[in-house]
Amino acid sequence: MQQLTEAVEMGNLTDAKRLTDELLKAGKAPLEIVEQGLSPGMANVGEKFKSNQIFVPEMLIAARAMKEAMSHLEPLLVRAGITPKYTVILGTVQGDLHDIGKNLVGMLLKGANIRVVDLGINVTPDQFVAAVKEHNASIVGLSALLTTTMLAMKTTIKALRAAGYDSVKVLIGGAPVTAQFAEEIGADGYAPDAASAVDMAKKLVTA
Ligand code: B1M
Repeated sequence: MQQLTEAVEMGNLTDAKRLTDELLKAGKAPLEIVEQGLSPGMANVGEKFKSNQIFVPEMLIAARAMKEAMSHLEPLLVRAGITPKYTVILGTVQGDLHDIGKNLVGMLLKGANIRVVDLGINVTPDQFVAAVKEHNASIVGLSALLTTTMLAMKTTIKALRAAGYDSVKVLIGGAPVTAQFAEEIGADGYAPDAASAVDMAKKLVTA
């Protein structure tokens, strides 16, 4: 397990795949491999990213290793009826095409065994509302990189509340976004980076 954690952290795709298969052959349960092997690796990566010890490329490489190992485990988890407890609907708000940060947030959320439905970029408030309904989501995660599109976050929250989704938590982030702005527009949480987004998502669902 420790070696698998390290393989993910180092972004070593070949070892991550091999070790996952070896652990399965040795009789380890798929969920145990996710929770004790893969997830700690991504959590370490998130922490290092937060403290500027590593940067976007290293994080993407680690996420690729995690994704590859997960592709071996997902069918087994589904067959065993084990699915993540929480769903996050994630997207970059209307008018905004930036997705690198949003994708990192999605990767770390998945690494924490949270289901992510990624709607992509330029997502309208109505699309967020429809996805919440379809996937019975606990959280909506909004990303914006432009001062002009930050305003679409407010519109999206209004649309969610108007549609009756009062208990769905809204988490927002992106370079121009601040905790103060989050409070002003009625978001439930703000995170300055991808690792903090995972911490905040966990906090919001257990609140
Ligand atoms: Co654009 N762009 N861009 N751009 N771009 C910025 C954002 C800008 C600051 C550059 C500048 O002028 N210095 C500026 C915005 C100014 C402003 O409004 N304050 C800008 C502009 C003006 C524009 C255009 C208008 C340019 C033009 O056409 N004249 C245009 C707008 C297009 C549109 O969206 N409608 C545009 C276009 C583009 C590209 C398409 C070329 C490209 C995007 C490619 C892509 O994403 N696939 C692009 C890029 C790459 C950038 C910069 C250079 C890099 C952004 C990035 O990916 N950062 C950016 C300048 C910069 O930031 N230095 C810039 C890395 C990423 C890991 O960080 O996205 O901040 P970030 O994500 C972080 C956190 O913010 C947080 O976690 C992430 C990981 O730690 N986070 C969340 C993000 N989302 C979160 C959600 C959460 C929680 C945390 O919860 C759900």
